[in-house]
Amino acid sequence: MRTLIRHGTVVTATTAAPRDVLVDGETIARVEPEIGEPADRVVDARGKYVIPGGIDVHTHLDMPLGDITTSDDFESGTIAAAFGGTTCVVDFAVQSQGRSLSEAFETWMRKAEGRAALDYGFHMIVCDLPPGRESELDALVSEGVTSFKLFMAYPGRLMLDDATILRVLKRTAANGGMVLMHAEDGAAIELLVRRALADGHTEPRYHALTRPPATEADAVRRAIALAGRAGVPIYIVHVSAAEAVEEIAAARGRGAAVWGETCPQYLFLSDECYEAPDFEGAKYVMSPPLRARAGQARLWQGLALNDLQVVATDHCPFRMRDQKTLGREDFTKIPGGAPGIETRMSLLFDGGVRPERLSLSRWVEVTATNPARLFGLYPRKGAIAPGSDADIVVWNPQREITWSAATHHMRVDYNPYDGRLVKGAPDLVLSRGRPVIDGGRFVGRAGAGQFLKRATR
Ligand code: DUC
Ligand code: ZN
Ligand code: ZN
Repeated sequence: MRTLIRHGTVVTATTAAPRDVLVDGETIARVEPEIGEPADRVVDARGKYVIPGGIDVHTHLDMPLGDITTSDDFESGTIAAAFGGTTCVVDFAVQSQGRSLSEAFETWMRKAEGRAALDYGFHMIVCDLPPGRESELDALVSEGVTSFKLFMAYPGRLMLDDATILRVLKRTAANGGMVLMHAEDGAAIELLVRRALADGHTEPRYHALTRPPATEADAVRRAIALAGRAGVPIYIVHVSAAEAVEEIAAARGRGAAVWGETCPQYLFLSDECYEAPDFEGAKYVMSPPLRARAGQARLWQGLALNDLQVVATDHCPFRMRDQKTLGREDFTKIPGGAPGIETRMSLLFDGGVRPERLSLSRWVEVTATNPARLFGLYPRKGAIAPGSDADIVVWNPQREITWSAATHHMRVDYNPYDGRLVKGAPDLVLSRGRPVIDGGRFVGRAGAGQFLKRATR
């Protein structure tokens, strides 16, 4: 099957130029000003942008948390992602305490197999690695799981001590992988949480009040110091506070190998959301929490100046109806996370590119090309170039969506951006040359997605 996309503006991380794109089978064959070759399908992309499909390197599909599970699985989650212009996800497999890393990898492979409509890879959340078991990390790297997420928060559940963090960092320095850090000071937060509960404060807004920006910035500084000591690059996930951006910017200024990811919720939503009445604030309970609106400018500036390199979603959906309500009497029991796998590309286009906070190329770079580069997928993914996978989005800058639980495709009963009108959405989405979204309809197949063995640094 050959598809010719004509008369569009091809946008990559470096250029935006009028180009035709010829897809032959699963890959891109030619990218040239004018291609006259015959094709099975010719797409007129006049007035549209032709971009590499979005790559979301931070999702939690079919993830257990206590007795519940995130409400999107690999089928519903990847279909929703495709509707939003994302063609590839890197999801987090989670080690069970006391069990091996390879067991978690096999469990997540089974979750995705036969369900994912898009190509996918995995990071591994390491929450328990006694001395002597470091070779389990190397084994994952050879399977193509080349990145490990560690937690500095959630004592007793996910938090690692400094000795374990250092051992993982050093092993990763040797095996060529990457460490992703959840940087929040778990001990300081624990003290604030206990005091809030002792004072009878149970409402959702106390989630944010017990995780102030300094607890994030302090942890970011310490994570960077530990990675520096181990001689390994570090990627800070879900950066939310301006103070944390300052830490990353300062370290990068000293030449440290540090990368930062933020998420649309931190760019577009603020801690005012926690003031909503009737437990509505629970929709926005996530870690780190939403911050004061005044700090958002630093996140945008960070993206523009390359203090931050990636916008991912931290898609972690829980239903309001029967999941978020577990914390009605106690904010610490609200499952943390919010949906976003579908809304990222449109939000960033509408609220980033259109008001000229980001150039078209920077939009593509932070949503597709940098994620591919940092996580061992480039140039197979994240590029519009001969030889790359034909994961292509024909982006219609005029297409409008008003976000709501009724208009989105995520399997969750609320949308954090409810009522927000965005301009800019996909007309056509190709995954390895096959249409998955065409004219607003899903035309792909659950199970067509392939596991991606990712490369090392
Ligand atoms: N960290 C994440 O990255 N996602 C969900 C919850 C959390 O703490
Ligand atoms: Zn996290
Ligand atoms: Zn996450």
